[in-house]
Amino acid sequence: MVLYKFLKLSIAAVCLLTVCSACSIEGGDSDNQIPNIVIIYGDDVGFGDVGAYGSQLIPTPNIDALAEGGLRFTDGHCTASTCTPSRFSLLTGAYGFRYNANVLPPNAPLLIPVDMMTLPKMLKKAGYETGIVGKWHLGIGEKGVLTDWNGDVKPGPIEVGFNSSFLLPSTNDRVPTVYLDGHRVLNLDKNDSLFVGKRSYIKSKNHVTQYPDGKTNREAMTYYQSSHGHNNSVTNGIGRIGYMAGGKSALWDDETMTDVFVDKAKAYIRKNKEKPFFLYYAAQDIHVPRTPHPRFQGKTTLGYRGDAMVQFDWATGEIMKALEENGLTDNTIVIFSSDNGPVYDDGYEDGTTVVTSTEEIDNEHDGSGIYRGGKYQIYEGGTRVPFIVSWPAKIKPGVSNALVNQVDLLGSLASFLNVPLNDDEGIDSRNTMDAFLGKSEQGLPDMIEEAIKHKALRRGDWKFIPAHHRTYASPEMGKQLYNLANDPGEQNNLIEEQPEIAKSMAEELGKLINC
Ligand code: NG6
Ligand code: CA
Repeated sequence: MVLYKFLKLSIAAVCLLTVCSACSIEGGDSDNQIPNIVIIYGDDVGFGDVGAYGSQLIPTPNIDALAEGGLRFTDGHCTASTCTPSRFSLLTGAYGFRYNANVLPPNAPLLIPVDMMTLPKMLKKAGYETGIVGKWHLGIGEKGVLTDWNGDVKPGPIEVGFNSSFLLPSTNDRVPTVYLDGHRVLNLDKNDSLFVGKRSYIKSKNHVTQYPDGKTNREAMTYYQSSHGHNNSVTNGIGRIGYMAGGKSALWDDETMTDVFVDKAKAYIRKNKEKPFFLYYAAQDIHVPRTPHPRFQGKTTLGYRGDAMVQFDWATGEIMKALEENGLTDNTIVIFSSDNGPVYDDGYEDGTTVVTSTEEIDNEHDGSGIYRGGKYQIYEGGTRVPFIVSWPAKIKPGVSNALVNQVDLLGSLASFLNVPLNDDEGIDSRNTMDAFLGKSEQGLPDMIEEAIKHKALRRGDWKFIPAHHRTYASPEMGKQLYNLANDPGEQNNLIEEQPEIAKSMAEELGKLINC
């Protein structure tokens, strides 16, 4: 008790030193302690992959319970239909395209400028402890310098606002396949230095450990074969994007990755239970290579993809349990969402069966639910994802149809916690806190959706998609206009019938992109 009081006092002192108004919450009475904030972020988890959103073939009881006790948004979005720009927006309150955020290669330098305002930096000003566990994929290291993985690997999450960091540095299908604990590669043996770089650079050196090259040695891919790409370094029997050498003792084990992240998240919650904390739990599930622990294999009829989702649901349940065990359930905001929509074959022959009719489905399962498209695509399935906000002390459970976006969390939480933002901070982040708290059904009036350099505009139920050349996952397309109120599946192009709406939306989109 004494310790608790002392901690409360010291938090207040920190607040006074930084932003004196930050100890209270908007409209809060003096008894209100600022809530902990936990973001549970899935990778490639589609709208239809969660039971509460209609999934029949993948049981997700823990995420469903979270939805049952919180607000389930039916029109909640990430900013883009790929990972890097969505994660960039979540953490900076700015659209990824303004900073050229595209899916990053293995050795990319840090994409977030170290002097940029971020969600964790803003929360630190409000007195929070900040931590990340899981997938980063926002680059690490300095621009123009080949990252040395054998020393302090930085700048990264710590330099942009996290007090603690335990990472899968890039993606689980990219090298280096090692964990980064703070600034250091975990379990690295200094006699087997780790190198990441171009093929010629890796092959030209005399490394202690060399990994098979998937291009010339397909038999090395024993877990499953790659279907496209993913044929550079083979580690743990799985072909990856990019070349690495060395670091054998530091290799992660794919099948226990979720267990490792869950343990780290639990330890973080336990350690920080007396303070307000922010935990960004960025799961690798259900991104390829999908490698659920054997105890989850066979839990669905959908193979690795469905089973990985069951594993992610388990992880969500473990985090909720840790909050409960530490007496934190009531005053913790938990935000559950995903970085982009679903994909089936994303580079490995893992048995995910794609059946193409009007759109792709995996056997009887449609990961985007009633929405069209998925990962990489400009249609709703690309960015409309599960989006649940729970805060038992304050949020009345229910369903909200308000249009909301992850890019607005920075601005909304800053305003809620009375942390002032400068005009050049969180530039695309609007205050939609009333919608996030279920106090208003009024969401965003408009919003950009992005898919690999292609951008669309949502204005209420209207969606305008400009013409675009062919991309990685979409054919060349002409202008499109849909009214999602009666055509949620974007099947009936109204571009000829409603030229005025299309014109004004095209103009608005142009202005928003260039502002
Ligand atoms: C693509 C990869 C895909 C995935 C994606 C990034 C190939 C052929 N495809 O380039 O497998 O890694 O990048 O996914 O290499 S994301 O969720 O991180 O955006
Ligand atoms: Ca993703």
